[in-house]
Amino acid sequence: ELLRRSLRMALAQQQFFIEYQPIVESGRIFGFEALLRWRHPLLGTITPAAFIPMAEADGLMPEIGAWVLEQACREAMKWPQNYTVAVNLSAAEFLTSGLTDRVSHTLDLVGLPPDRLELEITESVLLERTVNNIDTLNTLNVLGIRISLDDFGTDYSSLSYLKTFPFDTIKIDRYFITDLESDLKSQAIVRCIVNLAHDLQMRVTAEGVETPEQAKWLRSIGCDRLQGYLISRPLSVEAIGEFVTQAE
Ligand code: G
Ligand code: G
Ligand code: MN
Ligand code: NA
Repeated sequence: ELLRRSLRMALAQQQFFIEYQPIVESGRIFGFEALLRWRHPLLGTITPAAFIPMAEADGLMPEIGAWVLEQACREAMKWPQNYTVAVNLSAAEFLTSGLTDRVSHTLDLVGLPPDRLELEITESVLLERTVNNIDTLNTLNVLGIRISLDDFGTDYSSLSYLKTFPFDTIKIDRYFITDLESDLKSQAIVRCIVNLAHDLQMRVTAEGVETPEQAKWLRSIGCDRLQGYLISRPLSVEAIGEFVTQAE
């Protein structure tokens, strides 16, 4: 309950900040995923898994999400190169009307070109497969914004989403990456997703890559992009410059 009340004040008191996790493609930095953090005055840093469900339940997510989007776009403008910034969208934000207007207004305000923004949505966000959802994603797509399907392979995984929505990228959930070396089933599933994505003209990012062996195998089957602790943990915005200098 205490946490709940302080969550209501966290935005106004500027307790949120964003960490950025690099995503690499062919050994070069492709972009960074924005990951929200809450610096609680008493409890220290709280991860989104602990507070986003509460924020969703209390109807705070549209407002917090709007802050993340604008802040991530502003910080991306200061990066040394034109890397993509990937922002996670919650169901609440996605279902609030006017999403496309808000996103394009934010890009205009900040001056970020649309093709530098990627929006990550999970399958559960699309559960109610309404005409509205398709319109929203198509409009974002026409604006030049990239859309990725996050946590693919878990939850409600339905291939019909791949047929219906204009995804640029599929992100394979780390559930299938963690045991790649020992589990032939994970290998078969990952290989299948990569081939399917490529046939659909989509790119693939593997999440949760932690070992060089995983990275090597993923490259060998043609997985386009890698993300995970092997490449880097999520970084503070201040640490991005140094990471870029070392990586490039
Ligand atoms: O950073 P961490 O690994 O703890 O993230 C946990 C979960 O929180 C992930 O599923 C991630 O997608 C989600 N998440 C992180 N930042 C945001 C955000 O800004 N908005 C939304 N909706 N989800 C986020
Ligand atoms: O659901 P989403 O993919 O948005 O969540 C990203 C989350 O995964 C973040 O909380 C991030 O901290 C975490 N993460 C990123 N890379 C790794 C990894 O290599 N291993 C593990 N265990 N978690 C990771
Ligand atoms: Mn994500
Ligand atoms: Na994910």
